[in-house]
Amino acid sequence: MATRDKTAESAVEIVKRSSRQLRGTIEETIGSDATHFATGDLQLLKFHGTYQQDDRDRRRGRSEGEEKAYWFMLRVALPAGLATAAQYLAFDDLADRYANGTLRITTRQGLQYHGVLKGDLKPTIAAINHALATTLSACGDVQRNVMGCPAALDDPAHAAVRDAARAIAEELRPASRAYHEIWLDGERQISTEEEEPFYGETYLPRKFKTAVALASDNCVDIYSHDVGLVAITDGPALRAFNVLVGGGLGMTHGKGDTMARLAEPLGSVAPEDAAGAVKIVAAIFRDHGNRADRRHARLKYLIHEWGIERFREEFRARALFPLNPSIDLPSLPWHDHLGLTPERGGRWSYGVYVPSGRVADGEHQRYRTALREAVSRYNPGVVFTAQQNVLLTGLTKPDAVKVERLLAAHGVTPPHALAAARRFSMACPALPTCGLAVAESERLLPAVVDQFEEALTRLGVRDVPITIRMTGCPNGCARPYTADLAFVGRSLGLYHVYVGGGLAADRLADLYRADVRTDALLEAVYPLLERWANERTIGEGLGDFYQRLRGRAEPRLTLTGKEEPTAGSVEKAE
Ligand code: SRM
Ligand code: SF4
Repeated sequence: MATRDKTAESAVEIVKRSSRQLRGTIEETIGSDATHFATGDLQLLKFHGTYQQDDRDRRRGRSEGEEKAYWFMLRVALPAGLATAAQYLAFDDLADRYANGTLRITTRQGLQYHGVLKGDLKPTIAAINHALATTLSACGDVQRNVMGCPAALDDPAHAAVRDAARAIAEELRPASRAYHEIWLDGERQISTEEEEPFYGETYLPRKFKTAVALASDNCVDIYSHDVGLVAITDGPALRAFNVLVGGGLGMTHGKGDTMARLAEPLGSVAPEDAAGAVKIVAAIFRDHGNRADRRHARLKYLIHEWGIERFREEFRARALFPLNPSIDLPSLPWHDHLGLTPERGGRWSYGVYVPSGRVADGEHQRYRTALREAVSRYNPGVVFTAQQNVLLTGLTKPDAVKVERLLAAHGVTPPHALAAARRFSMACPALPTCGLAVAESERLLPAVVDQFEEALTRLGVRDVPITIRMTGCPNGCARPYTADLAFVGRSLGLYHVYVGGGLAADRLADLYRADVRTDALLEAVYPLLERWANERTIGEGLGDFYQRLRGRAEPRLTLTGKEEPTAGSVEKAE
């Protein structure tokens, strides 16, 4: 590892360094009557998969001196979103026992619980582990949940995606025994000196995200990640992985030096070197990433500063395998895998649209009951998608049809009957759980989509694919900056409107209108929607149309970067 100037370390670096590999005083606080943890441990808890939050709806109206209504978010990491029926049922059971009665499918194919009380953290984590899953490294300055195309096909590329996602997750999982000691009553480690051979005592400078896609499907939004792998086949054989680096979407309002950025091509590697390549990128980040300013501590800033050539040289200097030129590919297609889809060996999958990933029972639509019944009755594989949806896989065709009927009986609309504005929409959780939210998102999106659905139907484009995404702050958790249309929270009731991404997610959107009130969101883009409906060419999405109007329709970003990205970055949006 490169030597670092420890005097310039941020406070979080100091917490990590003195934590005895993620132990801190977590165990003591669990054993105490306190309702919440002290500041230092909050950073460490993230590595264990949990965030301390409080009910933000209850912040106002507290009497003087009354403490916040503390609760916890708990995140399960599931590489490529894969779970078994038994795991799903175990996860579902915990939602009532320890959380707020809901499961939340995340934009990175993981699962979240909200509203877990401090005293219930340990039994919940133990139960998740008992179901052979983990919350370890679902958050924190480490490799996060590794994403992969969820389609349950066994052709070489799909199989390679699943294998690569699992191998990367395995390779970069923290080695510290702290998790087992604290949550699973594992044996105490006598010495902690050599506990983290890869991460060392301060782990990575910041979160690190990897996704694996296919040349035939970019459903994981490959360009938004620190590292993206794209599986490329040659006939029936897997030929190589293209490696892209330096993507990331988080920005801060009013800080022009923060930016959303798309990943760019590094080169290609042989299939057996995929996990090794990701590990080298993570090691360069570990050794050279910014540890003084967390706002600039993502890989994208290092690559922005160095340039891709210097990064490539550093990669080659560390790799014991060849980094070949990127393999040129056309723009990546995109699928959401919803509805009835043929898969391997005569089996079928049924993809269920879940609004903002929230598996809950509402008055009219009982997603949780419907999914629990479908999973317990037909024993499918369960795969979470990057669009916050769920696929039930490995079904016989008659069972897949019965699943659709069962869902309908609980009020769940089949995907083919959904308007495009709804089917492709996403929102982050925001209020009342997220501590960083400055505006509503998940709770507001349904009403906004209702308005857009009605307008787009009137304009005759109800079923034309369009991605509408909303977030409660500029951090980008629902990947707003690659959508056709996005609403990014500025403050309560106020949003920035972005336009110009698209389904393929290979282009960044532009700031289109600033500071628009909730009740004026449709009005702000209606003239553009009208023109799109009347003037679009066949297959032209809203983002494509907007880019054409702006004179930037071509060329689009390709996987070798031979052409320039159309919209650049949105760093100057403020
Ligand atoms: Fe995120 C922080 C939720 C995907 C960028 N994100 C948070 C926290 C933990 C808030 C906090 O730090 O206190 C949110 C918890 C809210 C809650 O109440 O549950 C949160 N992020 C989510 C999820 C649940 C959104 C969702 O609708 O599913 C996603 C969990 C994924 C998972 O399973 O691991 C989620 N977050 C993303 C993505 C999208 C992606 O990774 O594909 C991004 C943009 C990509 C990127 O990382 O650049 C994203 N989240 C952030 C950031 C900005 C990071 C940055 O570099 O600036 C933060 C803030 C931070 O880290 O300081 C953040
Ligand atoms: Fe919270 Fe902002 Fe992420 Fe939404 S985008 S979950 S408000 S951090």
